[in-house]
Amino acid sequence: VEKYPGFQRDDKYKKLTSTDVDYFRSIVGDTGLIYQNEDDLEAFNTDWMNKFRGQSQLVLKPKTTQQVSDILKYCNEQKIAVVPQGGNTGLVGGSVPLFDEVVVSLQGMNQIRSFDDVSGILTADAGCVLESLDNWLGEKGFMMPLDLGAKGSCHIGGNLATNAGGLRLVRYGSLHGTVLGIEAVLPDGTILDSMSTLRKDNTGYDLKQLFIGSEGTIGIITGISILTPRRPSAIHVALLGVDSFEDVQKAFKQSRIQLSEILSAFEYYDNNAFQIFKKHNDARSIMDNEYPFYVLIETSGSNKDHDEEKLNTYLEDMMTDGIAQDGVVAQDESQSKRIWGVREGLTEALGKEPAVYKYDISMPVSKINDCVLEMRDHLEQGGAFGKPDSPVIDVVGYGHVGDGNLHLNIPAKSADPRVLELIEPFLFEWVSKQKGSISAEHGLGISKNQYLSYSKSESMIKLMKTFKSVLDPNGILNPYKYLPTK
Ligand code: FAD
Ligand code: S2G
Ligand code: ZN
Repeated sequence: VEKYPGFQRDDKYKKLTSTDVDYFRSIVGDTGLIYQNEDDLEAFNTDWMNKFRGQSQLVLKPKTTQQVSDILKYCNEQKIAVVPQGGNTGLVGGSVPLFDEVVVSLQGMNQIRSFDDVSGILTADAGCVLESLDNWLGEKGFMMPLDLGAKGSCHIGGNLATNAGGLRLVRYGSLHGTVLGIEAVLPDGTILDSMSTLRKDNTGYDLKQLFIGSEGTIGIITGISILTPRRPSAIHVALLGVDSFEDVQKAFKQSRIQLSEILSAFEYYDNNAFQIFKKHNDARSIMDNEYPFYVLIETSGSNKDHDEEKLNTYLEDMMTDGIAQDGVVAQDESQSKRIWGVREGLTEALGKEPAVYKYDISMPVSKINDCVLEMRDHLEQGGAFGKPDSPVIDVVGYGHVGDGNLHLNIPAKSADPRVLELIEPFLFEWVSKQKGSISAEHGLGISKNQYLSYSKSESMIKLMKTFKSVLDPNGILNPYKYLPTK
């Protein structure tokens, strides 16, 4: 578990007293708080990867926006540090305390507020679980415009706070486009009601955009308003076996031409990633042979025969042109789940390795596999990879090709400072040279904030700090994270 090297608790933040706890109890009641119960606190103090752990003594689970407001107002006056928490599936250590910050969990705010089945506009509490919203919408012929492997636990409020991307972004775009309104509570307790259900509203600064991707540092999101698409009646999933990353790019380019408006996902993973998946799952490849790269393609449309014909023609062309060495179209729901299961199961499989160094980076699509190869070579040159006794087990690549988003994961035999020193800042310098981003969709948290200058100019960082100081002058929200402190 990371021990936050180089961080000290900032004593400007008040240590909790029983008076504080009594006041909080008066707001949320006995069932709305967990205090000094180590077992119950554990799940809120430890992140999904079991990599970061705080020592919070108090978790608050407000049920209303007013309760969130009362909590924050008091914390601001008393200078008590707070970590807003959704589903706690974040991967950059942003959702758990470093020390004894109070955790404000949104799990108690999980009601759907309204849905208009003409426009598809949904308003809901921030604590609604993504998959629950998607299932609820499914009954009405609609769906959420984003999908991630963490859908069963992550909250829509956490999705907004991290500006989550995920598997459907190539089709439905980012939350900056689909989110129409937000309700949030500022550190001083001010409730910002901007729960617009308008697709067009050009009246003043679009302030909701500031909260999307703010990772709990300028306010607690308590409600969202989002445009949801019709659930397609015809969904097809195919898997290609491909020999080179050049061919992955050709397959992607051709899919945009031939599948065009029905393309809803284009994901890739290399065979190294697949070997890690196989190691932790008794699953054999859905194909007879194994290939250096795999491409997962999903189409979503309204006419099964039309879509099937387009997809089959595309696959035949991929095979004829030698771009794909093998191709499988899922014949039923279980085969679709099996194909998606590998891609969505990579995170969990990697999480079962003794240690894993995770990087979520974006760059020109053509550079994605170069990054993997350069990292393998760099670690080999550094004596950390390539021999039986090397600390690094492998270097694997997968991700959202259409978004230029690579998930570079480096499983190792243990958390080894020598390996980290070889990776960072080498990788961030490499990404910066490609004019890429050191964090494509997972955000900054405590893992990437010190490297922000590799992706943002000094003037931008200075302006971000100004925003933060205006909205959270006492710095009570998610201290130590998101913006560089060193
Ligand atoms: P948490 O982890 O609880 O919090 C994340 C951050 O948001 C923290 O800084 C927290 O303080 C803040 N926060 C949470 N709720 C609020 C709120 N209501 N108001 C203000 N701040 C808040 N991410 C992707 O982008 N794309 C993927 O494809 C993807 N796949 C994943 C697959 C797996 C298996 C896992 C474990 C994670 C994946 N993630 C992915 C990362 C993670 O799921 C997302 O970042 C997700 O949006 C986090 O939501 P959450 O509710 O769990 O937030
Ligand atoms: C994905 C999940 C996190 C990771 O699978 O798309 O965002 O790096 C990732 O495995
Ligand atoms: Zn991802």
